[in-house]
Amino acid sequence: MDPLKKKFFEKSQVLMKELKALRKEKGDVKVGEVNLKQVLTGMRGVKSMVWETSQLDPIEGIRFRGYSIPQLKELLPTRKGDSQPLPEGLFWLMLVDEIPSQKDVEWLSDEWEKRAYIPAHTSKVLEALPEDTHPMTQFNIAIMSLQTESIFAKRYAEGMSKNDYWDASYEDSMNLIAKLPRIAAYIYRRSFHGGKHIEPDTSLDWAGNYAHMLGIEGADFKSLMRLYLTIHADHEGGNASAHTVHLINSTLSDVYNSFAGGMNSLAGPLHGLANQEVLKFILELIEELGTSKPTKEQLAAYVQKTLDSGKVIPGYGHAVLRQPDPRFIAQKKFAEEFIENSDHVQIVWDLFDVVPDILDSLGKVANPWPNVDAHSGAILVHYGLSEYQYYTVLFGVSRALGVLAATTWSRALGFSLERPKSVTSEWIKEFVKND
Ligand code: CMX
Repeated sequence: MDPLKKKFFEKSQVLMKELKALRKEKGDVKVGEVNLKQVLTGMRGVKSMVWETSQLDPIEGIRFRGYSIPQLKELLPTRKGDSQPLPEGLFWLMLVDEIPSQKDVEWLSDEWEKRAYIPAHTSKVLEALPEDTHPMTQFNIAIMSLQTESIFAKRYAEGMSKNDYWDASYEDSMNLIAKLPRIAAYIYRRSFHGGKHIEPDTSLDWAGNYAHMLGIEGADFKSLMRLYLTIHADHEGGNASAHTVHLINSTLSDVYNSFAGGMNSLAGPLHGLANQEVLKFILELIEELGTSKPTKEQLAAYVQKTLDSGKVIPGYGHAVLRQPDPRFIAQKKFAEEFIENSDHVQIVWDLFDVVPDILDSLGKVANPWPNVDAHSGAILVHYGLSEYQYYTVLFGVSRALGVLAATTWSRALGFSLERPKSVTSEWIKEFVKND
């Protein structure tokens, strides 16, 4: 058994027994109440699942196994000569709740490299699609085509014991994570660079190699990708992509099916597609205002006009957060350190000054602050990744780390098939009649 898997097995066995006992002894303890507003507005705040890998606080933002993003930047191993954390380290932390050593992350980089093989039929499937197929659609189709490799599905068909679900889930998760940068880079090169693919550089780490295969060279872009793929990895279990993966996987559908479902969720404009929408918004405003250096007054008027036309301001607002997203702040810090004189970045910062007051003035927006998607596009454009239709794929590659670590836990802990209760509006009217 590999060292990470062994650690995971030992830890998960202990927690599985604890949770079993808790369920038996304290199963009737109430963990909250649900009101009608929550039923009518997307179940906000309803505690209904266990998610080990991260937790979201409305004010502080995300903590991965208790660590904030600034703490992770201090504690996680980095590549020699770089200042940004390696996503390998975050995956290790999320999976086994321990900050890994340098040696551990090097082992994981090598392990993913060994598992990165892509079957020939995946490129054939992609080549059958029109080149202008949205990159998220291509990403999903490629993931589904990889389902032929599922160890879980194969072993289940052979009669695998419940006690081994975690093992097959771990193997599938490791294999899929290893393959994602290759398929994601393949999609980028076929969609935007005439199918001129770039061979992997196996001496690089997972994120560095992805940056290299995209065709954007330079140490700063590799560094950005390490940060980007770390901070987008997980946002507790209730967000749409994570929850979709959790729901599908609870049916014992394998990791490939589950992750593809999650990626279809991420492809929605209220969720992960918002990063493409933000850059589109910025480019359109530059075009309409006729300047790439708009004043704050011009920006405010443009934002107001967007709202008046019944559209949302992409990159702003959040279902849980009530402060600027620490993932936005981490990207802002990166831009302050590495990027000089970018009009796009300046517009992002100026929007940060004007949008919150305007959204607040509507009197209905719960969180007027920027979320993770408000900043990324402007930085990516600076390094030459200007094809915004691709941005959500980057988000998806990162999101695999969190949701697949969490899914491995779900199978080890033996969580049940998810099946909440729905009611009809007739039922609601009847229920509240005498209140
Ligand atoms: N611009 C305009 N209106 C907004 C808004 C925004 N950025 N954010 C919220 N509102 C509106 C809602 O549309 C809603 O209006 P109605 O009552 O007319 O339907 C009202 O304010 C209340 O919504 P809320 O409680 O503040 O927000 P929700 O929890 O319902 O939704 C979110 C959260 C993210 C979908 C919403 O803020 C939004 O649409 N933001 C823009 C899209 C975006 O950036 N999404 C990315 C989120 C991060 C991610 O998942 O990647």
